[in-house]
Amino acid sequence: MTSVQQAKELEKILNEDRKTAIISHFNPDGDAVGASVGMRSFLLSAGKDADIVIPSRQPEFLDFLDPEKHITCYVDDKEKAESLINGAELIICLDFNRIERTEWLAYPLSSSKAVKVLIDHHLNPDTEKFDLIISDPGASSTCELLYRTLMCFSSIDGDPTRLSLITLTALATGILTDTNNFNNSVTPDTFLIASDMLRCKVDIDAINNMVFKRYSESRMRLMGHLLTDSMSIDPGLSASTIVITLKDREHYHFADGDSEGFVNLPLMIRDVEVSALFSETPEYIRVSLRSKGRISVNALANAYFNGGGHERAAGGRLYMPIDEVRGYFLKSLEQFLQSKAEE
Ligand SMILES: [Mn+2]
Repeated sequence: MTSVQQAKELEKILNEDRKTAIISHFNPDGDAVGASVGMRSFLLSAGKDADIVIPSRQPEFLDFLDPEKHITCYVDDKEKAESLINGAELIICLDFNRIERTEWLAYPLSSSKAVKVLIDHHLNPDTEKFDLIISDPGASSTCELLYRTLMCFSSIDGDPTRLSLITLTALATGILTDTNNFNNSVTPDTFLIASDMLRCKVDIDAINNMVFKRYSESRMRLMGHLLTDSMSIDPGLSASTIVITLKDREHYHFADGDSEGFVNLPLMIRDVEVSALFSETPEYIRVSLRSKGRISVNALANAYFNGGGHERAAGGRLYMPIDEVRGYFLKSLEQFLQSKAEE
């Protein structure tokens, strides 16, 4: 199916008026929340309804996307989250490639008999689990892909002025955050879409202020501490490692999303090609990987960090004492680069 056919198929499914739930991934970012809110507000303006369910809370700086606090977060209200999923006849999954990325929602999601649609830009989506998959790893963000999809609907017919300002603002937020303010993964389409959005009076300056200029003092100080005391550079591997311990979390009053974007910082150093950030939680170590060269951190995360994502941005999890992660990362990267050299 071409992307236009897929969009028409989605439009048809939406017009069949099923009770709808929108789900996104654990640790939802601007793209996850933006796509969810954008999808729901589109449905509302089309005279339909949908509920948004997320596995864990979004960072505070994204609260402006949900002023009426419509989003149901599993961590806050387990029963409601489960009943919304169990009661749904259509589930729209946004910004994740595998059901496990929804953490606790994976079980109700896989056992649900609802029609399941996936709209996503990660590599290798789990094709068997969905009735319709709109996937484009070349898209900067799920929000960009959703925008392109909506443009193909007969009700929109390529005219962005037919989308509400709320929908456009939510989608613009996902594009802005996933591209790190138009720094990564942008395509000619990304800028055309941004241009459409500006023409439709989306206030990019306001989104920028909401998203990139709302650090708490403690978050800024945590960043300073990590860059000074935690970041280590391995010149041989052109790699940077940052570790956030539970002690750091406590000392800097760490809130959800506080380390968002920190992994990108070492890539500003001339000789750093790969950056890794390890964040300790009581259950596991959260892994974030970024690359600015040819190294595929998706493949690296797959091979050594129980995860995946995109070629230049990926994540995963480790289960080991926090003081061992630096050594493990450098050893894994070395092996990985050797195996690539031998290919
Ligand atoms: Mn995304």
